[in-house]
Amino acid sequence: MTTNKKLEAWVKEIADMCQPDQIYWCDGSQEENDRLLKEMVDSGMAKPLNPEKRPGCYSFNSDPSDVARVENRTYIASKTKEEAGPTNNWVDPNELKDTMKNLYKGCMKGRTMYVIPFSMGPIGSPISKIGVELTDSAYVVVNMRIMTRIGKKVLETLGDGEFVPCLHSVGAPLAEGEKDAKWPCAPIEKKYISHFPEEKTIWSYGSGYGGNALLGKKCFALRIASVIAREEGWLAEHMLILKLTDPKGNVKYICGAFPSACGKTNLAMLVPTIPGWKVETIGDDIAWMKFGKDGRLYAINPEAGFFGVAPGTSLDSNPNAMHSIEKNTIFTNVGVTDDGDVWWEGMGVDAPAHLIDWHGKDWTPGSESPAAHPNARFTAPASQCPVIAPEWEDPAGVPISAILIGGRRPSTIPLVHQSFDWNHGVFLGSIMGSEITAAAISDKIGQVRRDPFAMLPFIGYNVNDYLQHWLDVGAASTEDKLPKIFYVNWFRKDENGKWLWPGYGENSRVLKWICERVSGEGKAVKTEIGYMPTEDAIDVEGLNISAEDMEELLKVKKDEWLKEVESIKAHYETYDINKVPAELKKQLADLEARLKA
Ligand code: SAT
Ligand code: MN
Repeated sequence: MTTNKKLEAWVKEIADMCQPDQIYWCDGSQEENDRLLKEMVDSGMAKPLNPEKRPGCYSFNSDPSDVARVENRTYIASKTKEEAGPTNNWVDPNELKDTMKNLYKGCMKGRTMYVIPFSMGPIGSPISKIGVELTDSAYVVVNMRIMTRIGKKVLETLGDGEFVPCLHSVGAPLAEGEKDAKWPCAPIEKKYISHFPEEKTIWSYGSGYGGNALLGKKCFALRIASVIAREEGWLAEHMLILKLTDPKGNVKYICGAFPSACGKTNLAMLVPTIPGWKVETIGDDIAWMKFGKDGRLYAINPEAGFFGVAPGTSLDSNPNAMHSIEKNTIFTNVGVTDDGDVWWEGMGVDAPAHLIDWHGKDWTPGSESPAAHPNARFTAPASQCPVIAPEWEDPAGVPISAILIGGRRPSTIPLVHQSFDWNHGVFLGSIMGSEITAAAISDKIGQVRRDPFAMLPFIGYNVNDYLQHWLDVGAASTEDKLPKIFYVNWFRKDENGKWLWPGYGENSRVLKWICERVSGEGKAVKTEIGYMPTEDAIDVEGLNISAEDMEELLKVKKDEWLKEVESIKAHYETYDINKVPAELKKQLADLEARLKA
């Protein structure tokens, strides 16, 4: 199958350890995909959906315990604890390998081991990287085929070159010779999502779900890639990429970092409410950015599909996502209606009188638990998105003009402000995050969970080195060529808890101002916290919003910001204040001085 000696030897070594019944090399063909899906339908793991309503679509239900990433079982096993830093779980790599080898021993007995060569990024792009995932899950194969580029062409491009080895098993059957459960997985204390940054290797055990199992995504494209990016002088980030076209046809490309549940996919596929403006999608979750010869940062979307949250996705909130999932889509943990369609909470259509819920049980609108798990997902090819930009697979990437950062902040942070320069932007990235709401533990309500560049669970090394790397990237170019950095906050509330900003398609009004700023036109005032739009700078024509609300959205509240400064100090303490980059401490001191002046 391959002439790559290193790959051949590694596949043999893993097969000797895991002892699968057979080894199967994936070619990525349609025939192969259909065959694997048929096998899973026959075994009862997959349910084909109605071919008229959802052609080429399948529904899967996970084990109820295996529904999301497991951050407390995710490890960065660098040589020293110091290299993993204060925000990652660390175990000595030799110790971790010993533990995991014991688990892997014979774990694939009775199963097939699939070899999935995959490319993160368009095959052959100078920004792309190749990985090979070994897995005992056919579900992983059919998902990886949508989320990445897999198969024969990748092997050809790899030749004798380097690849990132990614080992995955859903975990041994419970007892020797025992038949697999429909969704085999290990109990939580035996799950390991492990990264070996020195070796650039990933070992995952015990989970079949999403980011724990589709190793190209968070494990490779963020955790391992962030380590490679630091070594090679580029950025691997948890960011959407969108293309914005103004009424005159001028194009700008914008990246955006937002923690989960802040509407990254919605923003990437936004339908502008202002006439003549157009948003197209390049990516909705991950951006790899490298300098071009001209000193600008060029981004590619390393993925080929969307792994999006289904609940809350509707024709209202995200019509383009709804159209992306009309066919050839894998649904995991949604409700399935009696006529073989899907349904979830917040889909914008009335609940049917009866369906089969994500537990595989009968469900009616009177049932106490939701039909779909709140983290139910769709896996859909990006090419099916009606607003996918024609250049989304351009191997050269797209030049980035602006980087947005943001989170859910009901108070303090205005609708939008622009950093003074790159370093100030990195400071803003280091303090971004979301306020803990009533949904979480009560004594923390109102506290801010800081999530630098939305990368907290995804930085493959020390967070302080990561922030320093951002500063170093800026130092490698000049301000006129670097993207401008904007802190946006769609989630401001008034004192009665009412949203001040309508969000969704209306966010195009903020994108318009950002676009104008990037072109050197947008009107702004310099404030203590950064550049802010002047009173009349944001286009509110046709928007039903009061002048008072707009004023509130764009106000710098000094008392709240002084509290913010104290909270940032405490946050930096948790990173070990001595190790936080000096430039960021200076930025914080300068902010405090400006607020107190
Ligand atoms: O499960 S994934 O990590 O792929 C999705 C997410 O948590 O963002
Ligand atoms: Mn994500």
